[in-house]
Amino acid sequence: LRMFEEPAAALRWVRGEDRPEASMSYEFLNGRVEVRTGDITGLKVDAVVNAANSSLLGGGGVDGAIHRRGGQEILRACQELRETCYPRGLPAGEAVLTTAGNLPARYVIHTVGPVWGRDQQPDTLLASCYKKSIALAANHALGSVAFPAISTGAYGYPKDEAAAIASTAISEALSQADAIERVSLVFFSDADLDVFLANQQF
Ligand code: AR6
Repeated sequence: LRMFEEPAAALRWVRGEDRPEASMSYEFLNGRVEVRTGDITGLKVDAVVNAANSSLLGGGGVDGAIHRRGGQEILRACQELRETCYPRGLPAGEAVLTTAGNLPARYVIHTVGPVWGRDQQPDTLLASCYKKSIALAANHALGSVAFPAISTGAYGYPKDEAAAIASTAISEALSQADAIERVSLVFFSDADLDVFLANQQF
């Protein structure tokens, strides 16, 4: 339990103004890209991107968090996509759109990143995740999209290389997607955010 000598200090703490972990945000491409820390499942954006696996049926990491908080509706939509379009699973580098269920976002875009050390041409596949997710959002006239750091958790992609690839792919995709006003890159820790900032190519 944290004690405060004056109520105003408690209020500042609740608002996150003087907590050391209070999130900083950085902007690139004239504000079209925002880079920050946080929990992507709480964002009220048009689309949250999920770092899914080929099964589309859930897993750990950000995928687990999205399905837990978003509820059964997302899983049902994924099962239907599996049955109708991807009986053998969604290939790495591809992206599909579903309802966001109970999440504050409107839609979830599920993309499958490359597994480091297993998939061939992981750089091309990782770039494709970002490009196809942005193109899919643009095709549905969605203005704001939030990404986690795809493949950099369980799939083991080196975070410095992933930062260069993600930023380059996002710049390219945004140059062909005028409808997209805001892309947020959401990191789970300050350390991950720092690695991104040091290696991005915006
Ligand atoms: N908000 C933002 N970022 C998060 C959150 C969150 N709530 N939770 C985790 N991260 P990972 P991958 C970060 O492993 O490497 C799953 O089991 C995390 O710290 O979620 O693409 C899938 O089902 C890391 O930096 O995705 C697949 O089987 C980043 O999100 C497999 O993992 C991505 O980590 C996909 O592996």
